[in-house]
Amino acid sequence: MKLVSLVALCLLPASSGVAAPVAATLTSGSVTGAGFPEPLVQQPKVSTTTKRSGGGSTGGGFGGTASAFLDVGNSGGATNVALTGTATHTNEFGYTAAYTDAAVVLTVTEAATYAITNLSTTKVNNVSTAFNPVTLESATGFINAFSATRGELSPGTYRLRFGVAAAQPFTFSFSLVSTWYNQFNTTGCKDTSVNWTLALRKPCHGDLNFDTLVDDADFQSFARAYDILGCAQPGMPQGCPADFNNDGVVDDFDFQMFVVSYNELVCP
Ligand SMILES: [Ca+2]
Ligand SMILES: [Ca+2]
Repeated sequence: MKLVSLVALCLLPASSGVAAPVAATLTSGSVTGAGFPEPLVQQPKVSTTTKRSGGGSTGGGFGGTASAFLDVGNSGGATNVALTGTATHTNEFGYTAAYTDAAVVLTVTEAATYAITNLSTTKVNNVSTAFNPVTLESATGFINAFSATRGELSPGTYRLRFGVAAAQPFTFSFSLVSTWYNQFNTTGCKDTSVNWTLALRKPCHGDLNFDTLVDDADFQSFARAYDILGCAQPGMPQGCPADFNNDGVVDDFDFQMFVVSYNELVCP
């Protein structure tokens, strides 16, 4: 039996709150360059202890360059862990790459929701192809994934590995970065560009569509989950994001938490 009427809510006017970012930093790790044949020009490994890492390059007569940069910044009310980089390789064989020599450790000191935006592409057989250049895994923290790109992080540490590579098709299998490139049914790619962002925000229980507002759209999502009730029931969204108190059901306790956020409207 449901104790609370879900139709008794009314939309309140927006407040002027500015979302505050999450305390997060890169605490260790390094990025290096690699290539085959042996790199003619290679930058040294770069540490991440100043919140930044840089990649290496190979070049000279083998026609390749690669770089990768990971940085932490704040914009739009989010703390953004952003990876950018490029790789080219024009020689008829070999490859050029920048990759994590030691996994970059991301330390998050408060609970956060995350959203991954990945615009990375490479050309496979001259066709621009999307791919994922990053693996994100927990070290001491816990990842509660709502979907492939959305979820929550507990306070703790997380490991990021990434690779940016280019090679001529069918000539070399670049094992150092194969984690990210074996998703293609080929050993070659070129004109690689990576653009990957992990946006961290303070948890906003009730914002089920991640638009930083808790409004009627979220209410409709919550009402559907409330009708399903059990997190393991068919039809419940992955990760059961409407189960705000993590007890396995979406019930009146969660609704009480939802109402608090709904009344605030704007996420903290
Ligand atoms: Ca929302
Ligand atoms: Ca619950």
